[in-house]
Amino acid sequence: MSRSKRLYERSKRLMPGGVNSPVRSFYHVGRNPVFIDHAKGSKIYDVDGREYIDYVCSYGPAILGHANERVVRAVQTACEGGLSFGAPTEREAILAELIMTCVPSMERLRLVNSGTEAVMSAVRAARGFTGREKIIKFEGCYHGHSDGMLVKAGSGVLTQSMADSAGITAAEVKNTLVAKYNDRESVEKLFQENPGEIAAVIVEPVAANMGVVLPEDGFLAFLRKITRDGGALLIFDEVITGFRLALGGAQEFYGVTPDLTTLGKIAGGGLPLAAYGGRREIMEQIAPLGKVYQAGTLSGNPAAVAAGIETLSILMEEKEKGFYERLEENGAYLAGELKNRLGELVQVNQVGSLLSVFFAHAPVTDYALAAASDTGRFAKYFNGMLERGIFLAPSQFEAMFLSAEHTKEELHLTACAAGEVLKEMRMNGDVN
Ligand code: HOZ
Repeated sequence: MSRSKRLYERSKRLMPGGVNSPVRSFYHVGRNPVFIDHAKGSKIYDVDGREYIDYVCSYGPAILGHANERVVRAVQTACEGGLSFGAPTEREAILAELIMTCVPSMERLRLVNSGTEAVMSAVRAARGFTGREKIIKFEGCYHGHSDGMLVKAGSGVLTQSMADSAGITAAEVKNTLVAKYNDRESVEKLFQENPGEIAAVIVEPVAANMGVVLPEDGFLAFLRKITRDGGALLIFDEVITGFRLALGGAQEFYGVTPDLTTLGKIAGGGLPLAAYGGRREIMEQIAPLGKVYQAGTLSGNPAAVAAGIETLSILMEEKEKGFYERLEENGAYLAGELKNRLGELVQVNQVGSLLSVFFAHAPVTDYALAAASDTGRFAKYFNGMLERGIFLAPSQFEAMFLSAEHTKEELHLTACAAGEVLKEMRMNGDVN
């Protein structure tokens, strides 16, 4: 029995499904999860000594590749000075300044510990500021696992084919209204039916938790206008897109400025750190200045903040040397190569270093089209790729992430592996 299998058997007796986050279970691709020993650069290594080219990248944080030496050194130095204080530090100010330089719409911000917490706090701030209760979210967009955001959510919720999560009261979700991504009419209808009641529209500016689904031309600008006209706030959940599509995230990339932004993943360089922030008058509603309460013992944790500072500093330096252009070039190259090898069986959506291979026949532009993908075929593809040393997320509905460490040769090898998997699927009669 492999070490991964033994660890899985042991972990199953300790944690639900043997994992600490359901997406990590390989339940929906029909095998036990690979347990990780370590990772470096673009590669990840399992406890049985197998090496993989990693396209999970910790679901986003590892944009510089794993275990970047500067980031690791910065964390080590911070740790030597103490792990947590419960009092403010200069490092927190430095990180806040760096974030604001990259994302100028965040005139004030708070550091928190996870994307879930950032979204939960931003939604509360929006409600506190507007005095309204209803929030519009989009089918298939995932904003972490706070109660009100688990309605028609993406990521693991979609993978498990759950309509919504159990354990959430009707009262919690009655103020979550659901629109269709890329469908302006569905948003207009909700504004018409709930005049003066919408506190905010929250959106992943590039949906990346139902697979990667790009906003159609003008969709984000439309959201900007309808929220402004309706006295509601626009929240961009940039936990995935922040510092990834551009240094200033999707708001820089698409030129649309939200009122509030949530960040996570890259912001903490691989350690638990997230942030929310936006217009000063909104953020000044937060305690101790205002009446919206939000707090956290580990918020602004010195090790996480050090990782964030170093990561953002490197990105700022590298941006000048064409960092984001290279990521886009590599993303487009891999998307093109995968489409060439897999042909009509798939739709490949890509923007920058985010991409998805959907086992679908029609272009995927919303939740319904994403959800109609052939997850059985995806499972076969996933297993074939894993056997060939390509580490993908074990779900049709999670993105592929590229890092700066992925080489053209690795991208080429990945596409070749996809071609071989397709041949094998044909031989086994899984596809025609
Ligand atoms: N929400 C994350 C994926 N979209 C989960 C990541 C994890 O399970 O590690």
